[in-house]
Amino acid sequence: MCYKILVAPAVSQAAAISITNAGFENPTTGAGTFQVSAAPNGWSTYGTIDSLNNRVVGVLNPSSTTLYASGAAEGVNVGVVFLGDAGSGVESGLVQTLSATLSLNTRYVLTVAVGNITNDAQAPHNSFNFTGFPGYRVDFLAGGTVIASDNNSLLPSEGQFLTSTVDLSIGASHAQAGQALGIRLVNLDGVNGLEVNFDDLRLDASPIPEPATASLVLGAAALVGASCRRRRRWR
Ligand SMILES: [Ca+2]
Ligand SMILES: [Ca+2]
Repeated sequence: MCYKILVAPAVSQAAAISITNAGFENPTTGAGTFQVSAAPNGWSTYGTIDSLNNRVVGVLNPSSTTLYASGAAEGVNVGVVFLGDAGSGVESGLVQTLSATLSLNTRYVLTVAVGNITNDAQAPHNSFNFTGFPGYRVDFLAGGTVIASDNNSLLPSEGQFLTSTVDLSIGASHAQAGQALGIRLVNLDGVNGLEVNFDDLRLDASPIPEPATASLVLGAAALVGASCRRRRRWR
């Protein structure tokens, strides 16, 4: 008798990589208010952030406003990159270096909620014309070098978030292997819109079976199949 043996591929477990303040809930901010005096906890500024020119980063709590139809994508706050000199084309934003380092034979999936803020009739939001979208980029870094990006592939509707995904598989070698991972959230400062918001970052890493392991599994399956064929022939 020949028993069929199903060889299931090894289930690779995705593990979440820690991102500090991934939902921009720190600092705490009251409903309908924002804080742009400093980069949110865990984050640093990228590019030309200069409050004198009204180019600022921080957090916003859009609850009780019309800025977002359904509020924040996660929690109550969202990250803010506000570039008041709309149309300068001088991209800027937020960056964070993670404690995790780039591993070989690993698939990384980074997701970020990207928001297109809309107008609100209440002060102080009514001072700004948020109509339009200045464009965004999400960069995935290792050792300070960009290794993958989502360069403005999505256009959220006014007052809505969409989820940006950066999906990168690292093989058996990589120039930045072992170097610290990083994430950069960029406002491209296109002509309209002033502000891009970011929220709810997640980064998962899952092992990719090395070719040696994969061929061993395939070899075992082939051996089982050959054995079954031989036995059938003998009966
Ligand atoms: Ca949040
Ligand atoms: Ca807008």
